[in-house]
Amino acid sequence: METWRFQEETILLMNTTRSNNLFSTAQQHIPGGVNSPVRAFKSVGGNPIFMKSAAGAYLTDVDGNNYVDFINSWGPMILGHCHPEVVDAMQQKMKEAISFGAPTELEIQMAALIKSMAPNVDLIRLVSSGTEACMSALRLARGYTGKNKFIKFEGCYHGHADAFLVKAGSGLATFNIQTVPGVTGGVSNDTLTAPYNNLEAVKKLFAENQNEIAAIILEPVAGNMGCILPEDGYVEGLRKLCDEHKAVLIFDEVMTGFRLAEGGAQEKLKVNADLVCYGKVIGGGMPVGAFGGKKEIMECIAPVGKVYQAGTLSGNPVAVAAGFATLSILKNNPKIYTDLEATSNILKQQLHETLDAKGITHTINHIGSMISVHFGEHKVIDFETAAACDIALFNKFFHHMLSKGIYLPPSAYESWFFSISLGEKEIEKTMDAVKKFQ
Ligand code: KE4
Repeated sequence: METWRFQEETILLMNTTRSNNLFSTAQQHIPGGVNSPVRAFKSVGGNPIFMKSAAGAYLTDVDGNNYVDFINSWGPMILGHCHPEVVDAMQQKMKEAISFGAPTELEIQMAALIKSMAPNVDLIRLVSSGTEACMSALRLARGYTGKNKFIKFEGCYHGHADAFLVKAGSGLATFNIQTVPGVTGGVSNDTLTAPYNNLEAVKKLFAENQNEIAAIILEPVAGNMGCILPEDGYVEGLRKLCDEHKAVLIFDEVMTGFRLAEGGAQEKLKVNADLVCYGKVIGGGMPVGAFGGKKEIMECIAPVGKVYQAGTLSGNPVAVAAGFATLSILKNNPKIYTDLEATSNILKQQLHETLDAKGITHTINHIGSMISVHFGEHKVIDFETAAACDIALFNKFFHHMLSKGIYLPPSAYESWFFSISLGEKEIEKTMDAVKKFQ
């Protein structure tokens, strides 16, 4: 059995021989051996695990090890892996076509379904990723207002479009990338940043940039510096500031959309954005993103308006079939959300009790099926407090849990996601692993 040395200790890992061999081969063909940096285990150390299959709450790696999955493809798999109805929908669609590059009836049905679930969306445009959704929404807000600057929050991540790669979260926080080579000053000069949960800082930015700010883009519940909830009055305050300064309020609901509630964070927080971005759950694991909102803004998008946005595979039939099946199940089974909330409360309670019993200081942030454990005694309310936690202890915790068959996001700067497939058995297995942590 292979072991991996971590700070003078060794953690007995499962047999990951094939994963390790694949990783060294992958690096000969793919930068860092991965097609997205956060998968590389760079911050937690060790080699990434190569997966072979998944079902329900479980992943199986190429060495045959099984894991309870707390990443769920970074959010999409809210119904569990390979939900039969979603798989069937894709298989049926594939008997007809893979892609047209022409409009289809299913896209109308998908748009109507999204509008029936997401409040305050008059028009919606499908794209192929959360990045595309967010970058398009920002371009649209700029085109609609005629203003260039926008405000984002430190530690929030809105995909890898140039303008967003300023003090961003997710992989940039994980790798401590403060400025990204290739993002020009010309682009980043229009990106204004403020700490999350700090309304005064936003008021100051508006005062210093009178009539220049096109939009605020916000993760209404942050998930890219761990899970961080908006403090009371924060989102409402941003709504008010946008109204006062004629700026577009963009909710980046790529993580929270259709996950926190049928109507996502807009419903949960009872605050309406002007534009909302979706990804992850909307595609049920297939490449689908979307942005939508008020008619008067959305009609600035080509071909109606002049704000150009396009995509070869936007509305792809097979991807939309997966997304449509996923959203339909969520819409027709609203109890899913109360069940996920109940599971979240159980998980939080048992994590608290077990870590407290071990004398491990920690805080847990959670809402719906988003949760994260932060090692430290202070509240985690923004990037600074998230970064002030014991990251090394998280990394040790990560590998301990992995070696016990519990697959957490490989970074302290990520939210955990669980699916409806996470049941008592999986929670028991998870807590057994936590109990053995030292
Ligand atoms: P994608 O382009 O990766 O589909 O979505 C970008 C995005 C936009 N907005 C939010 C709030 C997001 O969390 C994301 C992507 N999330 C990361 C994980 N934190 C995806 C995982 C990855 O980068 O590989």
